[in-house]
Amino acid sequence: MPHPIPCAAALAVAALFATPAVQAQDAGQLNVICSVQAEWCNMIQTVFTKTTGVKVNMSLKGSGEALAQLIAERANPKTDVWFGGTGDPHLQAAEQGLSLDYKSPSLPQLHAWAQQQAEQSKFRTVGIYSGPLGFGYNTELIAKKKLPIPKTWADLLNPAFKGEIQVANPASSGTAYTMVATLVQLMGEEKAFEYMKALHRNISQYTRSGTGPIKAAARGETTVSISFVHDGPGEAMQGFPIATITPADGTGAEIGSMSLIDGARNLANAKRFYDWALTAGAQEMGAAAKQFQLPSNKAAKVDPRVPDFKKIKFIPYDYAKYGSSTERKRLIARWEKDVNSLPR
Ligand code: S7P
Repeated sequence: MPHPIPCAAALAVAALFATPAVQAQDAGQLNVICSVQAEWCNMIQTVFTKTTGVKVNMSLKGSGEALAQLIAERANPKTDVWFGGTGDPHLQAAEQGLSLDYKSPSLPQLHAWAQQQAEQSKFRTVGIYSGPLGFGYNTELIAKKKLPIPKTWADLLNPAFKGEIQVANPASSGTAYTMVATLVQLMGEEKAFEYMKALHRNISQYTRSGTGPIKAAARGETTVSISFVHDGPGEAMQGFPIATITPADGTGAEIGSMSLIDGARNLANAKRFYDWALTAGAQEMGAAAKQFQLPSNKAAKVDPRVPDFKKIKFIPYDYAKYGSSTERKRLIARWEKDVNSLPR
């Protein structure tokens, strides 16, 4: 989906990068699938084009949908770069040979977790940000309905939350798959499935996209969401009554990733974009676009609204195991059979 009207913030950032010489060149084009939220996608599209002259055709898709598109166009790839989205589907794309191995010169500038994502995929993907999974809640609704703020995974099973919780469907959403993988690692597989069966009774809707539930909570369409907590401040900045919390008993985090697509028609531009997207300056555009994941470039400024990782209890998430196609397919099939098929 092209975004011809750049926002004011993007133009301001672009002005910092722009030089008239590069703008004058016809530097070709680039096809990007962008799996962060629209404002950030628009900003990188505008700034990259302004600074290089490369026309960026941008299509917005959640991680699960992006992977499905890349699989569908495997014989005739139309995408050059996949920017953002949860790391697990990027690892699956790597495993399935959909992405190209590339060692960016910017790689040494990245945090160890982002470099590890690259190493685990044999350099077919790389970490560009990280963000913790947790809960979002509508502060007004929770008070009005006299519901307790959920502080642990177990708290979500309280019968008072019946019909009050939204989460995405793990078959279509990388966010929701991160929840399934987190619970399995936190509780052990059998207990995690017993937990998800009990949670199912309190779920009003499994959405297609991972960002849907926190937007619904912000807008008062549900009281609680299971979401990445870095998506909360952006909603609050729009004036919505939303707060977030991470479960005290432990949680997982995504390694938002980026991949070059095998068969990219605009490979030189794709590598140029990829190297640029790993720089500190490009990564700071996330916060400028009101998205508060932790940047993977060690030199990028960390906005105070980025969740404080030191205060969160994380599980030792096994990205290689839970990013493998076999494990993902098996867990999603089990979730469909044991959880989603149950009445509510
Ligand atoms: O803020 C955007 C974000 O939460 O959405 C990304 C991703 O596209 C979610 O995809 P699903 O719809 O497949 O869950 C996350 O990587 C990112 O942090």
